Amino acid sequence: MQETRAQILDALADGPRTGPGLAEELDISRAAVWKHVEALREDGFDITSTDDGYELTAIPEFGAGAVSYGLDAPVTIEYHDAIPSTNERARELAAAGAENVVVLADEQTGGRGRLEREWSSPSGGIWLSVLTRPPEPAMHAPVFTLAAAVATVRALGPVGVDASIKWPNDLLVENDKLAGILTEMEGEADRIGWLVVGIGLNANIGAEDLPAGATSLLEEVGPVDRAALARDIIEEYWKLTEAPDTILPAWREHASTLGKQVRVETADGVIVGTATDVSFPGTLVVETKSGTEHVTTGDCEHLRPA
Ligand code: BT5
Repeated sequence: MQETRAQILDALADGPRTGPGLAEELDISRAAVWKHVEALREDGFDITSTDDGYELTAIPEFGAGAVSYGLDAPVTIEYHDAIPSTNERARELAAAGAENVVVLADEQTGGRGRLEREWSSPSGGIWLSVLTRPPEPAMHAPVFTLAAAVATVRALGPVGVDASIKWPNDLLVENDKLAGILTEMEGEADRIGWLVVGIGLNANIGAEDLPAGATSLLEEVGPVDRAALARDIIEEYWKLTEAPDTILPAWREHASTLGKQVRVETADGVIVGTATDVSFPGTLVVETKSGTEHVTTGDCEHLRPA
């Protein structure tokens, strides 16, 4: 959030302030105070003008203002009530040269999974895409998917949901899918040009609005504060990508795939065996009857504990 706006909100959190009072406190002009208050109102903050001055009467439930207020990550948030796909929009922004933007939506009308599969995205979800330009070789991109999965699991801790990660990109509660991740990128071999990590988390959505085999936070624990959760996910993701060495150990800690008998469908055929590890940048190591396989992409099904 723009710094002066955050300062105005901090001041108003302590009680009403007059326009001139705020101008003096923040060392800006009265016109600037007015302009920032208007911008905050547009972002959904209820700021009423009373005899005592400006009073903060309500903060928005969800949206750019709600998520960026207090956000500790150097990104701007672009919010849409409804949009075809936040990943698609982030790709457009990437093509226009943007970086460090999070596209966020309440509803997606054309949400996508991997391999052009459909991703149901009714109103009430957390559908977000983080656009960055990390200085990494393109082959490292899968590690960002793992980071997004770990970030989401960590953010769910305080909400009281114990999710596990199924390689490579599913968050499960028991065996039901709570969230999925779609990573897209463009770049040269030696460097990622842009990277879009899309996270879809079924938040305040009833099971009747989701496909079979899916679950939501509403079903697991009841309604959640989506703004706080989105903020936590973005902050955790940022922390992890700034310390890449921590990603794999954290992923292993939260993964339910390791130690399981798995069946992985890859472009080159089906691999069945025991998943024993994940190696950098996100390769699943599977011990099969005929030797060790290193799987970089595919759809994984858990069969049973090994
Ligand atoms: C994924 O694909 O799991 C990646 C989902 C990524 C969604 C986010 S939302 C923000 C951003 N913008 C986008 O347009 N996409 C990203 P995949 O592993 O291919 O799984 C897709 C399969 O999950 C579908 O074929 C369904 O079986 C199932 N599915 C669809 N919608 C679901 C939902 N809301 N919850 C759980 N499962 C779902």
